[in-house]
Amino acid sequence: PFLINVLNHEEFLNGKCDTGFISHNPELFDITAKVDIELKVLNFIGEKVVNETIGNKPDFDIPRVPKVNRPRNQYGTKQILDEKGPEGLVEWIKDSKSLLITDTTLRDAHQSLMATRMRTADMHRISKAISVLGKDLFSLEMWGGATFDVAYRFLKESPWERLEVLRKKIPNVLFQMLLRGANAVGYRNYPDNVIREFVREAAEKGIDVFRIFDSLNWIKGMEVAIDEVLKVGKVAEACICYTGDILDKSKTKYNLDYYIKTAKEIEKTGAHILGIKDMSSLLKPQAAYELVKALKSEISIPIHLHTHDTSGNGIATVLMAAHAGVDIVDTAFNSMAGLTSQPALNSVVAALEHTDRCTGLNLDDLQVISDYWSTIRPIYSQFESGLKSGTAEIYKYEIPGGQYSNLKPQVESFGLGHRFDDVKEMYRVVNEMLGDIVKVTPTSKVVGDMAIFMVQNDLTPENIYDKAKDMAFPDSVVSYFQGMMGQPMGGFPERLQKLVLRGEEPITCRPGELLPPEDFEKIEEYLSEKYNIIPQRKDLLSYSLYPKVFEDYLKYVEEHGDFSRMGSDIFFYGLREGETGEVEVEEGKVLVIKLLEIGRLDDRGYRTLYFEVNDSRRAIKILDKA
Ligand code: 3PY
Ligand code: ZN
Repeated sequence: PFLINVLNHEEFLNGKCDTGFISHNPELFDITAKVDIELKVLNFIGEKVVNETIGNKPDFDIPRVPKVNRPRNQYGTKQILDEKGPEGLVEWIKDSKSLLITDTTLRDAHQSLMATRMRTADMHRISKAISVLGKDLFSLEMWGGATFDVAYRFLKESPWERLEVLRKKIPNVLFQMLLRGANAVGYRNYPDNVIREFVREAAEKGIDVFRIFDSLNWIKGMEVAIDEVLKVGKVAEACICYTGDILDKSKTKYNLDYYIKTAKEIEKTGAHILGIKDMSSLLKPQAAYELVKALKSEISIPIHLHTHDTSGNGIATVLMAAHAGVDIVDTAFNSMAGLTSQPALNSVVAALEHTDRCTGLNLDDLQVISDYWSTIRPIYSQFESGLKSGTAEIYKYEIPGGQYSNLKPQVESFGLGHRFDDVKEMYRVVNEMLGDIVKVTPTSKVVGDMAIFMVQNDLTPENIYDKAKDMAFPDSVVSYFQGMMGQPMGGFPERLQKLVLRGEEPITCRPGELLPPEDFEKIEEYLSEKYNIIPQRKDLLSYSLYPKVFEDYLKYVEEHGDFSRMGSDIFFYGLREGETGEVEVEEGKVLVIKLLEIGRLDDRGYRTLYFEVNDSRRAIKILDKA
């Protein structure tokens, strides 16, 4: 192929190439790099074809990407923040009569529906259209939560690159992320300097609104993150996580007074917005009305409601909150909404037309974006849970949306698929054993891990003190009782804590006060020596949050290649015999690849795959592992 490129080159054909030709066109002669990338892509596709899809790639519609023209001088919420600062933005929110809308499609919707597997390539393609057609959105939740870990671990792509790429394409709408307080985007507490550096870097790379929560509603656990967001001049949205049911007067732990008291403490931290984080879809419509109404009269910062549709009551909850005066709500484009995801964006917008909370968003424009996601979603069907309807049993189990859709495969991986109902029931029992706690990452994982552990070992709240005396509890459970996730309201159940910790003393302060600061210089030295790279601050942070996951990612890309620009149908399924696909290997560099034939198994267990790559024939051998 390289020779053809040289021979076809305009200057060569015109006989204009003198001795400068080679140095002016080095890419034509960079033979090894080219062959190397090509070979890596073919090997990647070959592996999929021979050992995963075995030639059975489903048919997918071609994603419908709308053609839009970007107007000059786009002006949206991002410009309001940049020009007027967080306080100016808060004033603007307060002056807005319309219900403001956040779209979560790029983060929580796919986290909750498809195990967080949405790739940057699919977001990138629609980003310009979102910027133009979704220009009146309040914000896009597009980062944080589980997306950070999953991007590196399973998608083999950099979450930082996602942020930077989308930021360039969407300069007018606020970018929002979910930050798990002192757990950042991980499952354990990190040293304070990691949290601060992380906030700084995320802000620099494009995050505007930091939604911060603590998995036990422990304000202390959010303090460092809030403080740093205030320092960098971005928007701090601090949350109360909602659990229980304020309508049920027999439940006294998480009642209206509790939420008002917590919200007031949050307001005192200097946070700009209060988030109501209803991760498990427990906030019933009437409860939303009463909660928002009460909070509106008790605090003066704007209120942003986040809920899920797991119960099937999500839209009703959003509309009742709107009626009570909530400022902003989270929704997801219809084709990515419902079930364990957020309530449907387009439907909420339609429902509020011609009312005093009319959003002002254009339904036809929004439909185009929803249509795009409807062509993308089937590519990810292998990651969906199979859940077909909303379920009112969520009110009983109190399992967060993302965890609910993930719990079944997790339970199956322990060989307990047939006991799924027992695990759900045990989840409820464990919550009571722990003294009824807020359940959201990472405390939801504690309850889930403990429930599986109990079912697996035939433990009950009664027999556990005898039977589990010598058992090693799951790491998450130990860490919880050590106090490493913070302090639950009402304290730890002492007898159970003693059983799990076996004499070890728990901590009662903020874990960050005890953890030694991360030594970023040491990480820099380590990474540059081992991987021959010049690590940037974002790399040092990724390593300190997820050392193994980040190193595995570096090794993968080094060995196999960077396939983050490849279309998702090819990334997950390879090619069919006779199919042609375009694979972007670098910005603007596209390989047109046709899979001509999957050869027969040879006597060494290999198959030869025949390809056409940019008009040249190539053949590779892949070991058939079946
Ligand atoms: C997360 O922490 O990822 C969540 O979405 C919690 O609800
Ligand atoms: Zn959520």
